[in-house]
Amino acid sequence: MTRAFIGIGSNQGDRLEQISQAIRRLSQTPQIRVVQMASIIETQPEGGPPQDNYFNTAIEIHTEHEPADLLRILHSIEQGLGRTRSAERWGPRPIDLDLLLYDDRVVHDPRLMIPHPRLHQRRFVLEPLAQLAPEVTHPILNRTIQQLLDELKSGTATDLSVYG
Ligand code: A4P
Ligand code: MG
Repeated sequence: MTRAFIGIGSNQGDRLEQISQAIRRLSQTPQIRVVQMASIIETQPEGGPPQDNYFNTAIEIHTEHEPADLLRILHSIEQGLGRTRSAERWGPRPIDLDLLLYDDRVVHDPRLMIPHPRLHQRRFVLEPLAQLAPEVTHPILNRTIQQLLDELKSGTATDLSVYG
């Protein structure tokens, strides 16, 4: 059994409904148990074109699926909820499901990077994650989620772009 964390974002359509649908579908998937959910926060868009505010949250799951399988499941739920992938990076979307952490596994493949490569730079990811797992250590940066959030808030985060 693996402890994994999924980041969830939505800024198009009925944001609350899409987030709850995504969590329901994950919880109905064999070999996935949703064990914890953070609060939903409203956030300003970071990056990309001008777009509406997001709702963001994160969940903890316990799963037997390997990371690549999990990513396929996340993509199929995104598609089921009307997500189409445009060429535009960081554009608006009805639902975005990102695999943030998978135990202390490190995967370095452009199709699947674990931990999520921008996790430590984004308050909309770290705030919900810190509610669920403040003590969990980032396996590359060797800091806890709470430390990463504190550093980001205080502006003392050094250049942590460790992924090149
Ligand atoms: N991919 C690689 N690693 C992962 C991973 N750990 N989890 C690949 C999920 N996907 C991963 O993602 C692009 C490709 O990344 C996928 O094909 C997958 O194989 P995508 O979901 O198609 O596109 P994206 O989400 O636009 O790109 P990206 O680079 O993942 O964007 P981010 O970093 O997720 O940012 N502002 C606010 N306030 N709230 C948000 O939620 N989200 C974004 C998207 C921008 N600004 C935001 C928010
Ligand atoms: Mg994404």
